[in-house]
Amino acid sequence: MWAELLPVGRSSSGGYRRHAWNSADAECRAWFEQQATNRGLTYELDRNGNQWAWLGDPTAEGAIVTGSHLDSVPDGGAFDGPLGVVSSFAALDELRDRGTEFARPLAIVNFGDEEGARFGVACIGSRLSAGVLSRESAYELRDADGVRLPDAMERAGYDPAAIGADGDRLRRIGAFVELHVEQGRYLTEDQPVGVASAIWPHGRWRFDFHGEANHAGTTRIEDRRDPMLTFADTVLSARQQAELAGALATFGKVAVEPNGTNAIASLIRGWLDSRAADEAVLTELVEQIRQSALRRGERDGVRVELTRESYTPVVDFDGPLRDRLAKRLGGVPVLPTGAGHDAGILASAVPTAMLFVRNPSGVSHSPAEYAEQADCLAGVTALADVLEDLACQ
Ligand code: HGY
Ligand code: MN
Ligand code: MN
Repeated sequence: MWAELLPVGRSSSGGYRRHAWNSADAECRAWFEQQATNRGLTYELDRNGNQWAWLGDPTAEGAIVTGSHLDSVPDGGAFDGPLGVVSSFAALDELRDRGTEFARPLAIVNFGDEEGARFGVACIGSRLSAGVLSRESAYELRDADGVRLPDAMERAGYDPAAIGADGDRLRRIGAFVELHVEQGRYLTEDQPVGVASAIWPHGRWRFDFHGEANHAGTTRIEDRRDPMLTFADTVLSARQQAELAGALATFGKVAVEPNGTNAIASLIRGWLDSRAADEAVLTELVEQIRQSALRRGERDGVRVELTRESYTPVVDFDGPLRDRLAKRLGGVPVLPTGAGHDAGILASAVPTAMLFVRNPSGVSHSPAEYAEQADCLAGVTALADVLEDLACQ
């Protein structure tokens, strides 16, 4: 499975560009459907474009569901997402080898557009299903080329009129377990697998810095209204404020208009990703960054606007389920994460847990992301053990 996925959507950087509804995404989806068919599982596409592979009756109550996502950030690594999906199929194969008799239906899911690389909002597939992103809001989302989400979906052959909350489907799920590569360096060499305790609250904010386009060679310094200065100062301030708050603030994406070397920019758009262990700290941090941008904007003659594009409150995973997993796996480490996941969205509607596989370098959202094969195999065994425990009673 790994070898088949490896070339799909790989760019010259060695990283992946599997973005919602693009051709690489379509290849990943075709691969998922093929894996389901190869194993004689019932394949389903839900109203939000999430893919499901069922062992047992998809309409029965109390199903045990596992899975993750196959899309990537721009030039993302091979493991973030696909490790969870591949491990799910591999765990099912292992359980079949063990001769496991299931008392409940088991499903493997591939949630669409987890990374939000194209439309700016993460976990679109699971958010729509859980009803935390409305159809109306989803219809307003556009990519960098101005393509609307429903149009992108339609061009890929899906029905955008169908999207919306999928409460009945979620109510039939007894538990959801997502396996994921760890995205920090918390697990040590003798700890291939861990269990998640919580996800930090996090969000994305768009800063628009409106200045005035002008000639780079003739406009006197004192006559300029250069939004690049306000943006640059805001980036530095975000870093400083985050450090003081013991939190994280990152500007990882920027768009410049008109983007000419010999012109002062008219508009800079900078996207802030910010996360903290505590919601109050996060709110206060973003407010401080906003205030600092406004102050600097006044000095530069630049108007600053702030739009919150997405927000995920703190997620504390289901306590009994978390403890059951940790116990079943012989007391593995239980750790929080600053990374967002579909599991975090589902946790509002379904008992949800996560398994992490050791990441020796801690690098993620990068072509350098890596996990040792032995650890990945330990992850499959751990997932199989957990699914067996949950689905056999
Ligand atoms: O951005 C995130 O936290 C996640 O990896 N989607
Ligand atoms: Mn990710
Ligand atoms: Mn992920």
